Parts: sequence; C-alpha cells; structure tokens
Amino acid sequence: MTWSTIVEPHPPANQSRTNPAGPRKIILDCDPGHDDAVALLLAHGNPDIELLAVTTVVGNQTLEKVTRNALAVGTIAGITGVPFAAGCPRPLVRSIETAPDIHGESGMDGPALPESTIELDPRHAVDLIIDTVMAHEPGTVTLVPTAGLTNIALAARKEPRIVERVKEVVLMGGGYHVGNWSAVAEFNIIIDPEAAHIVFNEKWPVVMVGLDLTHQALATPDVVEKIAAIGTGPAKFVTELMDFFAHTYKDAQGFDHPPVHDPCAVAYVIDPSIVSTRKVPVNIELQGTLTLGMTVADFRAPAPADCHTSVAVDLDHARFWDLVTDALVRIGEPGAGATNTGAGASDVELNEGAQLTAGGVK
Ligand SMILES: [Ca+2]
Repeated sequence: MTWSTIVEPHPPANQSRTNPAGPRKIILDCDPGHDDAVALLLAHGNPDIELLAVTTVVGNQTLEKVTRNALAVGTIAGITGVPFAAGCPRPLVRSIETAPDIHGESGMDGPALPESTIELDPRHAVDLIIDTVMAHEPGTVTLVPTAGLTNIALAARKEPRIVERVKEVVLMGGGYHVGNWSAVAEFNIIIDPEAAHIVFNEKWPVVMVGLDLTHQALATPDVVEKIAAIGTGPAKFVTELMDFFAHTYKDAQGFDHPPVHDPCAVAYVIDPSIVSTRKVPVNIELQGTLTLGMTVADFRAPAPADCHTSVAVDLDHARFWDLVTDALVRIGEPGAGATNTGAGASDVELNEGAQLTAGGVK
C-alpha cells in the first residue's frame, strides 16, 4: 500500500485561496526558533491570515530568549497592532530541555537581531489565548502551536469553554513514522508530553503537521535563491536564518537541506490543498521507556466516526515556498516606509533577474 492510495484527495487545484468568509483568524503560539520566524513572517504577510495574537513558550530556548526573538521578528516584519505575550517558562511536569544544537545559544542564531519596537502585552500567554478565543465568535479562531504544547494545554484546563469555541488546532509537532529527538518522538511533543496528551485528547479538531510532512519542506538552494532575490531586509533575514539552519541540520541530523517545519502549519491554514491530510486517531505515549512522547497514530481503517485528529501527509513543495516568497514580497521593506500586509510588488525593488508573479518570485 502506498500513501497515494490512501490519502484524501487534494481539493481542486484551481480552488480559490481567498476564503469568502474573510481571512482565517489565528493565534500563533511559538518558540522562535528559525522556522518559527518564517511561520510568523508567513502569517503576517499572507492576506488570507488575520494574526490575532503571538504567544511564546519555553522550547527551542528559554522563555526569555524565545520571547525576545519573537519580538525581534515582529519588529523586522513591521508588525503593529498584534499583541505579543510570554507564557510558560517550563513544561508541565518535565525539566526544561532546549535545542541549542539546532537553534544556537540565542534560540535564533545567525542574523543580527534588532532591538524590539514592540511592547510585550502584560498578560500571561495563557490568558491572552483565552481572552482572544472567548472574544471571537465560536468556530472562528484557529490555534497554531509551533512549539511545546504547554500554553495550549493550560489554556484548555483554565477555560474549558475554549475547546468548543476554537475552530481547530493546527500544530507543528510529532510524526507518525519518524522522530527527531528520539527514534520515535519529535521535539515539540517530547519536551512536554503531558501537555501534548491534554491537547490531543480534548475534542477539538486537531491537525498534526508532523515530521512526515515537514521533512518535505526543505529549504533547497533554489528556494533560498528566490528569497534572496527579493532583496529586502526581511528576505535577507530569512536567508541568514536558513544559512545557519542548514549548517546545524547538516551537523546534528545529516540533512543536506534544512526542513523548515513551522510554516507548514500556517500554510495548511492558508490553503489546505498544499498540505494533504488523513483522518486517523492519534494519542501520546506517556509511559514508554523507549517511546516517551511518541505520537501513536492508528492507521487501521476506517477511522472511527468520532475521530477528531488528522495527520499531514503530502506537501506541495513548490506552492508552499511560493506562499513564503509571496508573503515576503508583500511585507516589503517595513523600515523603509512600505506598508505591510497587502503592500504588493510596487513597494519592493527586486534584484536583477527576479520577476514577481502572483505566486511569488520566479
Ligand atoms: Ca518551533
């Protein structure tokens, strides 16, 4: 049996990316993080996303470091009017485990980071998540966690009504066939498996965008060249991130090109035809001596009628990276006075040889 025989069909390729109901409202819960930075830029620059809040949680580095990094990315992107809040400084049960081998001592080593011009929201991230979900119509807010699930789990425990209210949880984490922090467990899940257990067992729709999918999102040289050709500060920032990420992923995990995990979850929210999924029960291993933090997916068909979890299977690599380059073109050069979301190509001077198209830079 091959995956192509069992995955659900993609929506029609010509399906409009623009949601007639307006942009999808999301809360990005992150731990920047090189790939979190790209996820934030994609969410900010894509017109089909309305970024309601950015929250941070311990993960790739300490809470203090990832929060500083999130604010720096927001500053580089020229994000205004979006609350940023810091959340949990440690997992629910386990000790803190960070990822300096992948992300460096700062959590986002490589590019020089600016002083933030964004003031941190005084609320705890858990309260900002709850306040934001409760302030919007039921079924309109999507949670996009791209880190350990500590904040999301605590939010569900503190205000259980958010579970019915959230449209869906589209998370980067786990993997049904592969791990990266152990043979079978992925970093975001294994650093707080109890939190992941809470999130996967609440009855909201959960889409697991795991390693099986994100290992297809490689920043290949042609991709990095297209981003470099945009020629703006935010684009240069991304190429510097990818340069560092390429070296650590080569040294630590043997990848020829780095997998850029987190923006895949945002891409699914923007256009599910770019990320095919399959409905399958998923639960989190909490007891295994070799399998702690494994996302155990039960592929025995058919999935039960009440199955509320699905896993991402196949990525359209070209269209995924077109979304990222398109977002960077739209962001333009915030420091130079260009407007941000929706700025369009006229505000951006492309380097020689780069040509803007509806799909980004060719
Ligand atoms: Ca992350």
